[in-house]
Amino acid sequence: MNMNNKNLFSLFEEAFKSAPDKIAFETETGRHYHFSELLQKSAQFANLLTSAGAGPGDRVAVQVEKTVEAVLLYLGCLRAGLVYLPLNTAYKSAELSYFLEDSRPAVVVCDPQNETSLRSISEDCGVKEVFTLSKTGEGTLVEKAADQLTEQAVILRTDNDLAAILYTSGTTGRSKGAMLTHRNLATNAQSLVNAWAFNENDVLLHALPIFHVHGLFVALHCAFLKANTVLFLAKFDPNKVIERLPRSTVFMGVPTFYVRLLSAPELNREACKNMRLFTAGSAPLLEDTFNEFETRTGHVILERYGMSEAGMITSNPYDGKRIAGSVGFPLDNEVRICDDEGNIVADGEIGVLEIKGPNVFLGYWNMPEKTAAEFRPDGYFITGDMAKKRPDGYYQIVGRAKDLIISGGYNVYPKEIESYLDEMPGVLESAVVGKPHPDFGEAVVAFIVPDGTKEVTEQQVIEFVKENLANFKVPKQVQILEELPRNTMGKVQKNELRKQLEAG
Ligand code: MCA
Ligand code: AMP
Repeated sequence: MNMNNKNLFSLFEEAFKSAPDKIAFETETGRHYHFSELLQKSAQFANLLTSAGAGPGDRVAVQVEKTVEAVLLYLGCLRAGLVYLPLNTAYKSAELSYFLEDSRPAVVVCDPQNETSLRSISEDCGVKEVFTLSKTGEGTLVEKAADQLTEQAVILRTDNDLAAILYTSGTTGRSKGAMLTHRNLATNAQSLVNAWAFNENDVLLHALPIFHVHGLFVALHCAFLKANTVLFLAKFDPNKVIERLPRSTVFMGVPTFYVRLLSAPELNREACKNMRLFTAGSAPLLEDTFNEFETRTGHVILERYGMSEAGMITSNPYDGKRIAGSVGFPLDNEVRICDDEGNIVADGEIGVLEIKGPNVFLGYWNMPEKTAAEFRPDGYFITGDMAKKRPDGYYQIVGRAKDLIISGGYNVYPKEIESYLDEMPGVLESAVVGKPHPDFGEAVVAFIVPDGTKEVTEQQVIEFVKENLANFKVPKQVQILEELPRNTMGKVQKNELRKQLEAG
């Protein structure tokens, strides 16, 4: 291994080469991919992307279903020094246009079903090539890669070269692309392997989507660094998870996964007897879920906290007490809790969580002002999460300073939906809030004030959002009001709306 090459793939390559004949992935249909195949096929993808005109630093935008081939594509991008840009499969054309216009990728990879629409969007964005990859792992990407050499010299990268861009919605206006470097990803992966005691014999049961930090980086990177076998589910299904638990040692999920697992009677101690670790994150895990899971399985879920901009930030201890409602201790980064001006508050007091460390991103793509606004002069990043430090040193996330709803682990920014709804014919203005939901944790609720020019119904509002925005952003409930409650400054009082919902 070239020690000067900071390409994240070099770390994976070393692990893969140590176990070429071991099974890297087992799919739902029982197909096996060995580590030698990961090495060869990721080289073919890297060579194909390069021959399509993508050079180091160029973006590769990817909106495809979850397959091992999609993982190989990610690895291929890393090796070729390309910047991987994964996109939620739920995004619709209007959302995709923005991402492609903003990031201007050299290559786009999409599902064959969306090829026409993505080709048309790509034409205006300087894209050199569009490849397809289907949910069964077929398409022009795989066909054309088959002709490429199975060897490739991993492109030299420095610590601060970009490995990925992850779009996270913004509290004001459009989504922001968080620029993640090879160093960000490598240091965070190594922290987690150590903190969670990953070893060569682990088997990871993987049910998360792979277009976000949780499924792509947190889960897969740990498995890659130890050359672990991954039981790879195309999507979360409680029965398929329970069926595979006896052959697994680690499972990672958003709280909704645990709620749904608990509703399956087959989840019991016997099914979990081989497991050593269940982790949860992306949204708060309810104490009831934590307790019920322990009673049913004998396992204490390890909750951790993170975000796209920094990967994992804090974690409950692997050895030591895991506390419900807490996110544990800082991983290998500095954590402080501050008031609005950036002054550190006393332990036990609530403030905004700020972080600094090798895992913290470089900034937002093309948005120097937004980046500057979210960093303190001494380099701390302002997460927007409200937190406190308990007397025993554990951190607790108590709320959000940012106007954000997390539904089933997906972030929904009310501002985006409100801006869209305000354009709906017959709508004067709107306000969107989150409401507790037994399955998704929080559900999107929209309040609408009609302008009187035409009738507006709940169903019409839902259909309007469904047409152009990702399905998880569609309100689960719509209420029509004569006016929105405002304070004396004219600001919409969302707390009043939440109270109205609580009162039924
Ligand atoms: C699906 N639906 C949803 C959601 N998902 N509604 C609200 N919130 C959601 N998350 C709706 C669909 O619109 C559809 O509605 C209906 O539910 C069924 O859709 P389907 O696709 O079948 O849903 P599902 O397969 O049951 O999906 C639920 C899910 C999924 C398995 C919980 O949302 C999921 O995999 N979530 C994980 C998200 C995740 O990985 N987050 C990590 C982000 P209709 O029937 O009306 O059309 S990374 C992160 O946050 C940081 C870094 C961190 O700390 O990890
Ligand atoms: P994302 O932008 O998708 O990376 O989401 C990151 C956000 O998810 C964080 O800023 C938090 O608000 C939230 N989050 C992640 N993990 C937890 C957790 N364990 N408890 C509470 N909130 C969490």
